[in-house]
Amino acid sequence: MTVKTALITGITGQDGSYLAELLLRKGYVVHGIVRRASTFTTQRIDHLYRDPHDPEARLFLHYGDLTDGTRIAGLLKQVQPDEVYHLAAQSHVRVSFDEPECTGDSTGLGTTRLLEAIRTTGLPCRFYQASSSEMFGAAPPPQNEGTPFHPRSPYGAAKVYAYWVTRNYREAYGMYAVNGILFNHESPRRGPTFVTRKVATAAARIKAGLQEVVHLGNLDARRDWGYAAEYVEAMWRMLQQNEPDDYVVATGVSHSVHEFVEQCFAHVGLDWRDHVRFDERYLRPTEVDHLIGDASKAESQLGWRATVRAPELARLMVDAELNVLRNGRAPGDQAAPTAVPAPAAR
Ligand code: NAP
Ligand code: F7E
Repeated sequence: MTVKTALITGITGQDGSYLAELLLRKGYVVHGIVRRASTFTTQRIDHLYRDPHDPEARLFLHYGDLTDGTRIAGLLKQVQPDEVYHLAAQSHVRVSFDEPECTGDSTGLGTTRLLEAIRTTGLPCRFYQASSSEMFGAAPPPQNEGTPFHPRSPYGAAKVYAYWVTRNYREAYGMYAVNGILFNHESPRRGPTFVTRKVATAAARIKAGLQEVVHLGNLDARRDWGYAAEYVEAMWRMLQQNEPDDYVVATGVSHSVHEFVEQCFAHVGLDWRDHVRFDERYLRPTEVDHLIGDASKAESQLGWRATVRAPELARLMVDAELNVLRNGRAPGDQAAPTAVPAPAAR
């Protein structure tokens, strides 16, 4: 049996870590692009790492940045992947209002750099673009593959650009390039400034007496929250089809931020109203009010369906935070202490 090789951009992120786990389980050789930082950023994947001199090693990391097209083309030539999963992005919606230009560069143009590198190197690899429900923005729910886009942030606008560039390379050059339009998906590995993780962490810490309140913004927005570990399976399935296509991935159910907060605090026996304070700094100049994904195409064509919904997700995330307070970080948790050298030393 031929061993497949995958290249993951954004391997140090939430989704990148779950996808790397999945692909390694499936027998792939996995290469990941890591951007250089002044400290270690590989905490979510340290548990997957083996010394590259180990003959069993199947995970390899390389320095690279989405803003550096030459480096990306060089890595593609070196790695010769069968499948490219493009997950790297400035992914925080609120931050994209503060850094719109940088967000456009990495989240938007980064996709073009990667596609153009694939085209010019002539590699016959398959390409996955991490598109987002934020592209739908103000379009009323439920949203599916045919819903017109109306982005409400520089992040959403950059993702719309990347979506269309991906489709254009498919149509213009016959590339196997797909858009996975994923609705919000969360986990204990979610970045700490996204609302689900922020609230789960706060509920656990307040229960433990380590803090008293948490400051939040708009509690009325509704999201279709699923579980990240399940969503990476849909990404992989999109690259195993006969023809490239675009798919919505979602649970089909929405909850308000307020409901998610209530569920987290109730799980530890607390009344959220005693511990949540409003802070306008967490508001966005334009908000996405209501997202509900219609993932029936993914279900019928990919055989994929979400099983974890928001209430279970809230419990799972709060339990993970309680466990951290009792026992320290679990493998893959982004705040785990690292004992692994940086990519250059590997
Ligand atoms: P995440 O945790 O924020 O991870 C983003 C990854 O991109 C990190 O590995 C980050 O590296 C990397 N990155 C950022 N800028 C980069 C640059 N200039 N060059 C190279 N790497 C860079 O995001 P996620 O939640 O895993 O999401 C994965 C992808 O799916 C993103 O494109 C996101 O926009 C998209 N998406 C996410 C959701 C969701 O609900 N999670 C839904 C739809 C779409 P560092 O570790 O160094 O920061
Ligand atoms: O906000 C509200 C906030 O930042 C969710 C990214 O993965 O999913 C994510 O984008 C909601 C918004 O995620 C706070 O106003 C209230 O209505 O967790 P979030 P997001 O903006 O939905 C999409 C699909 C992506 O593609 C993105 O990459 O919660 N909210 N109070 C708050 N949000 C945050 N972050 N912090 C608060 O204190």
